[in-house]
Amino acid sequence: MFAVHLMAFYFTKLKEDQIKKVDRFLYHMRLSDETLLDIMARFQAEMEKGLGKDTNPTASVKMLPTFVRAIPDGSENGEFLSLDLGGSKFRVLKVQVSEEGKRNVQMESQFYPTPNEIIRGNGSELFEYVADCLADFMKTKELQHKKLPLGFTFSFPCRQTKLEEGVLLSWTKKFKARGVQDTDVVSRLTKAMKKHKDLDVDILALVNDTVGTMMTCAYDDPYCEVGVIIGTGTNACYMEDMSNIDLVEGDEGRMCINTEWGAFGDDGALEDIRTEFDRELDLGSLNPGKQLFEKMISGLYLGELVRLILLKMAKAGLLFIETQHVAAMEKEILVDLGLEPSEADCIAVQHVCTIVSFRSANLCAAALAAILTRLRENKKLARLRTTVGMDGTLYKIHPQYPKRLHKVVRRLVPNCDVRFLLSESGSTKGAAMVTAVASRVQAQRKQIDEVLALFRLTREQLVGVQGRMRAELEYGLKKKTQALATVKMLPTYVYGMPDGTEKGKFLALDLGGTNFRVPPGGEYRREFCLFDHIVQCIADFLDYMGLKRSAAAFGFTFSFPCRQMSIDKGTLIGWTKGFKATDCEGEDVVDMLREAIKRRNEFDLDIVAVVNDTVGTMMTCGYEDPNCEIGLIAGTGSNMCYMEEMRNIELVDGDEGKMCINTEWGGFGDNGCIDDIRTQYDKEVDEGSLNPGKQRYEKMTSGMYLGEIVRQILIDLTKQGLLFRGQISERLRTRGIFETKFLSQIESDRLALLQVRRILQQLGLDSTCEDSIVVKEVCGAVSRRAAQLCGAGLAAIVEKRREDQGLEHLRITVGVDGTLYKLHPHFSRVLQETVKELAPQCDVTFMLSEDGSGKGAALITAVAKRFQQSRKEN
Ligand code: 0WK
Ligand code: 0WK
Ligand code: BGC
Ligand code: BGC
Repeated sequence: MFAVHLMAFYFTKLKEDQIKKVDRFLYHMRLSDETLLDIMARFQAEMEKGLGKDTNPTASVKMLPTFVRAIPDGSENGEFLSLDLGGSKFRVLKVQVSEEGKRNVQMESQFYPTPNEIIRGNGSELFEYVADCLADFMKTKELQHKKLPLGFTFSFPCRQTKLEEGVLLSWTKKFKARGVQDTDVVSRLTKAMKKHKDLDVDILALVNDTVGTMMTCAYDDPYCEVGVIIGTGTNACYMEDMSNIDLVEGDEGRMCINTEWGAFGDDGALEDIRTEFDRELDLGSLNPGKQLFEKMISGLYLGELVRLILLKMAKAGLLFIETQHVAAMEKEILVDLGLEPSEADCIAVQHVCTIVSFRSANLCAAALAAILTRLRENKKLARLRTTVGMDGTLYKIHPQYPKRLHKVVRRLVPNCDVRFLLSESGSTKGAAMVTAVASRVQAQRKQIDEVLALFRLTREQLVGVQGRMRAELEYGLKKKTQALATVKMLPTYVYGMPDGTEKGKFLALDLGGTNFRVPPGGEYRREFCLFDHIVQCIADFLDYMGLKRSAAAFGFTFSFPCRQMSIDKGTLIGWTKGFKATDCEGEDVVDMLREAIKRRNEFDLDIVAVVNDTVGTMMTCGYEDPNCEIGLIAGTGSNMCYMEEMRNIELVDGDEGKMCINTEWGGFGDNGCIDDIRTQYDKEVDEGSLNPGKQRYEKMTSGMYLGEIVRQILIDLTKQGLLFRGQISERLRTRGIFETKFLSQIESDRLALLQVRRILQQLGLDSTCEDSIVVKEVCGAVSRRAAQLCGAGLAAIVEKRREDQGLEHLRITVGVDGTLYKLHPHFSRVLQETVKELAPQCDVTFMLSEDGSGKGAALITAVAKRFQQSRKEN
């Protein structure tokens, strides 16, 4: 018994001695928590550098955007192919994701060897080999006849600009195929697959194995937002806030970042902890100077590190083995390698292995702790609860590794509750998830693009609209066809522009735009009997201005289609926009106003002119720029007037000089002549309007209706399940709820998607950032079409003016007003570009009317008043 204790003491003593000896020899490899915290801080700094636009090019930790923006939400389904290349094994898989809404994944896979001559040979042959394996798999599984989307797990650093593309930055691990670096590996594989006629596969996603691992684990645990591989190589990814990713546009939501932490230290940041063994190993590797962090951690290198250490220890006589035997390792391994190790040797070798793998786990823990801290800070949490998806043979097979890693991580970041989840089925399940999301997004994108395409007008279509508008203008001017014309071409009895001799005080009233104005500066809302209400407002205004007794001449801007027989008479043809007061259509609006003033019997007005707002706007601008012969309103309604040659106006006698024509182009298309570009949404808006079948052009171009068109499109896309998770809110069902001002806000470049979501929230719509992006696109498509259509109409009129004057080149000014033109961020620019495009021989200046049409109405009143007096005098 005494002998046994003696033996046990001897062995313990031997063990302690050996361990101390090795500890001294490998002192530099033992990293204190203080050092690990320092490495953690260095890695945090490296991450910042990698995420920064200016610093990324020189950063060693590349922080590569993956274009994976969300973890699985359980709606993924379908059949997918998956390739897993870059780990220790090359696998081809078929993945069936959840049938009948049940969250389950069926996988069938086949491993294929990766011989050195392939992975270190010619790049094209590598991809041909991969394509051959895929074809072989499809044949074995009788899938040739199927068109299947494929997710390509490619475990090497790739710079991606989109999910289905990735340029290889550099090979790592055992791979070194020629001519692949700096090329897009997706198109390389697609090209190789083309050689197989029976292969009809679409690569929808290129995924790093860390990303695949995170997605695989996230399918079971939605807290999973980090993926770590500790295998042949090592790497990690995590979900970063878009606002921190300078390299990708947009600040909304999150995107998965592939850190490529294997390269940490390639810029010398870890020189103080790298040992002579690390440097020696690196020099002997396939990629010296690269992946220095990986070479201290991952499975491909740890064995070699141990060998180099043992070699040095043997040479230093710290190990009894003969130098030439040093290639072997622990006893049976050493025996396998034909060596006769002593107990002491075995203890020493074992401890060397322990120190090497311990350091590996410590270093991983330090970098992972940095990522977890970043996640906690991004979320502004005092305590983070999260899950890390793990994979890789070193982590899976090494008996102590997981425990060591978990322990050190929890020690370095005590304010994080970290669950480590081993990926049972590799990264390919995750790759299939990414592909499933990609194909869902792709399908949705296609459907959304089909809707948006309806609003994308080609140059041919715009030229068609211009031509048809031109024809309608001519119809409206001709006595024979005027009655049928949809573009009424109403004579305004305004013969000329102000010549600056106008003087005196005039009153003007502006009815029909967004606001009801009695300039200067009065604004009133419209209720009760319209004309009594108008007179009420005039009375209040005259009171306020102390003008009750004034005999000022009065100009009435009435922004509706009126057939005029003279400057002070106008019969309302039909209400438009939001007006629908009874007993007015077919009546003379000046008479109705006069009767209302009489009814009130408080003051009298000398109504000298009734003017359309387009005419008032043209006059207001014409006062500054005599070249202004066109008035355009792009506001609640849409309309245009212009100075026409009297000889062309068959409804009014006389051929001399010009007269302003109020085109009332809002009615363009009421005869169906633009039905080819009218969409179902336009028809829905028209059917729900106050005047169905009327003002069709206006309903595609003006502020009163654009919001409503957008609402109809959003309802349709939501019904198709393409938006708001298919949930239509009560508010979205409410007519007119989506005001056109929202378009202007949503399309403003300055507005982040967050604010778009706020607007949608106001409409009771709980939106994702993808939803906001689509809503912004829909608003853009609708407003762009409106501006283009206005541009095509205007091009028709300026071209007519040019031809009428027999000019090669026409210079003309257009006076513009209206909230849509003034407030929408892009409308005016698109309209001007369209006119330039369609009427290149016309140099058109757009002049914004600062003072509204009231000033113009007053000028017309002044001219009319002067005319009246000269007629009285004659
Ligand atoms: C299994 C994953 C694969 C990854 C591998 C890493 O499915 O994508 O590359 O783990 O571990 P390794 O095989 O290099 O040890
Ligand atoms: C301001 C003019 C007014 C016109 C209005 C149109 O003074 O006559 O009706 O613009 O723009 P809206 O207010 O409809 O946007
Ligand atoms: C590659 C990474 C990969 C890791 C684990 C590294 O060598 O650069 O892209 O994720 O190995 O396989
Ligand atoms: C009216 C026009 C007016 C335009 C702009 C249209 O609805 O019919 O008379 O010029 O709106 O306000």
